[in-house]
Amino acid sequence: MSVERLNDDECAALLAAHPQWSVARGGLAIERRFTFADFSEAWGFMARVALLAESQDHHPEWSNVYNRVDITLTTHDAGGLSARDARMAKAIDTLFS
Ligand code: H2B
Repeated sequence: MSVERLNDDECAALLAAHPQWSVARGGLAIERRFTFADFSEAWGFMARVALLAESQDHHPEWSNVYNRVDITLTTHDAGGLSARDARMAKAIDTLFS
C-alpha cells in the first residue's frame, strides 16, 4: 500500500517531537539506540516492539548486540519517512519510558 512521504516541515516536526532519534540515510530514515541492563531486558523490549510492529503493520529495521538494540525507522512503501514512522517512534518511545 502506498503512503505519502513527509515533507521537510513534517520531518522537522517529527524530530522535534522525538529528540532522541536522529536523521539517517540523508533524511530518508530515523534511528535510535536503546541500551538495557542485559540481554534479557533488551530481548523483552524487542518482543514488545515486535507486537507493536505487527499491530501497526509497520516493521523496524533493527539489530541487537547483548544489551543494545539499534532501531532504524523508514517506510519502504514510501521510499522514506512517513506518518507511519512518526507513529511508530512515538509508540516505541512510550514503551521505553
Ligand atoms: N514496514 C516498513 N517499515 N515499511 C513498509 O513500507 C512496510 C512495513 N510495509 N511493513 C508493509 C509491512 C507492507 O509490506 C505490508 C504488505 O502491509
